[in-house]
Amino acid sequence: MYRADTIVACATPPGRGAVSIVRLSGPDCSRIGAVLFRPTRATAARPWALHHGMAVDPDSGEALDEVLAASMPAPHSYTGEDVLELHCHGSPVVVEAVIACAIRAGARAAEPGEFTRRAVLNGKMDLVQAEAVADLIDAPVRSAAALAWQQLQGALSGRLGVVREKIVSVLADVEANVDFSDEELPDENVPARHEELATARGKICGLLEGFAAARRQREGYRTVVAGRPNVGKSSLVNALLGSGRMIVSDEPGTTRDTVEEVVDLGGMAFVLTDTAGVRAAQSKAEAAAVERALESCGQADLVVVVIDGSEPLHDDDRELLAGLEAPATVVAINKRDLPSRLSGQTRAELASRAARVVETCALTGEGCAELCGVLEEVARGTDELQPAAISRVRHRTALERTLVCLDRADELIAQQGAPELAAIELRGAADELAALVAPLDNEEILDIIFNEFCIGK
Ligand SMILES: Nc1nc2c(ncn2[C@@H]2O[C@H](COP(=O)(O)OP(=O)(O)OP(=O)(O)O)[C@@H](O)[C@H]2O)c(=O)[nH]1
Ligand SMILES: [Mg+2]
Repeated sequence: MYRADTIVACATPPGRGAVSIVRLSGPDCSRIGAVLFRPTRATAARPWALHHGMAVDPDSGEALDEVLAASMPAPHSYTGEDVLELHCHGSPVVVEAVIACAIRAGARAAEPGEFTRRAVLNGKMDLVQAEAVADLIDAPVRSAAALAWQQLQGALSGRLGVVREKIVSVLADVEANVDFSDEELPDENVPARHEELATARGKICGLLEGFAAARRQREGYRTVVAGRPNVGKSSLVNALLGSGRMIVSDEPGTTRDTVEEVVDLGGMAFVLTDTAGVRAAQSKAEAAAVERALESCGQADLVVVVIDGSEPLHDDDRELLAGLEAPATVVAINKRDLPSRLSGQTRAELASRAARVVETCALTGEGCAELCGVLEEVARGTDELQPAAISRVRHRTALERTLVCLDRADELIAQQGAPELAAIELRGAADELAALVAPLDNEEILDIIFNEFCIGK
């Protein structure tokens, strides 16, 4: 529910720093600002300008900190309400004292995401853009930030708006003809409506097709490192991460659990998963670990198959490669510091089963930079990011539901029997799209989305 009170929170990360910003939003900003901030100069305060002064305790008059204050009157602020920012020294103690004084002066401590929630409720941005704010803040790598930024600029909302307009125009046309539906004449608008709905359908399908690529930009490429035991998978993951995260030993069957770590390669995230060596298991625990490793390969966006170049190619290597899709497979021939036991013919066989083959030495890190470059290249090759993509399951579900309504409407229109029913389906489709962008009357959805946010945003 929208409570038109004044909220306060620290807008910068918790902890010590150069500057911390205490932000207030709501109708009482000017009143609270007048008692909480004592300007150095007595000139009239100008909005959207920084003013030097002191944050003071309104009860005792004690100065709490030397601050810069900025007021942003409604509606031209982030929330669409009056906003006041106090830029304090980055001290958690000072911030706490300033917030406590603001609360004593009548403000309320903000809930997570409440500033952005107010921005949505005041029409400053829609829900897809609000989600983009959270995604931009959480973006682990440049590609995720770029996707969020496009959504925040309204690219996705615009694309969804175009589809909705098309559906609404067909709906208007169908509704205008409801009164004439009893007449025996064939409705000559049927092909045109079908055409319009087919265009809308195509646009929705385009958005749905871009989902997987956008998810990878947002969350990273699930990159599984697999291979026989002892070939150097964990050593290679450590070399790529530049850490000793994975346990390495000369005993085959060392890794049991799948272990995940994120690495940033060229601004894209790769979620590296180290797995157990794949072979005929020697214990129940190993069998479970092998099963898990193969399962991870099945769910991966990319698989790096590690081969021990100092041994002849094993049937288990071939079996693993045969079960994978070549365009998303990279072969790393490891242990290149040791004499190679792989013939030219075997190397050609490997090359035919993978997008690329790289030679590495996980002990020295040789070839790892090349492997990183190859992963980046293969990932870029699989995905061409759409200018305005959907990136959340919520978006996908709403679009799938829209498609169901559209298809039913199309069928009813083709039958020319019951325009009222077609109109209901079209309205359903339009409502699905509207609710995706702005479910303003659905508290439950708003709660789910804004609870993900940090306090102060
Ligand atoms: N000479 C040489 N030895 C390596 C190289 N990479 C790994 N090793 C050694 O190979 C052994 C196995 O390495 P791990 O990284 O544990 O191999 P793994 O594939 O993860 O093994 P499991 O977890 O048992 O499946 C260790 O003794 C490593 O030091 C390499 O490039 N050259
Ligand atoms: Mg291992």
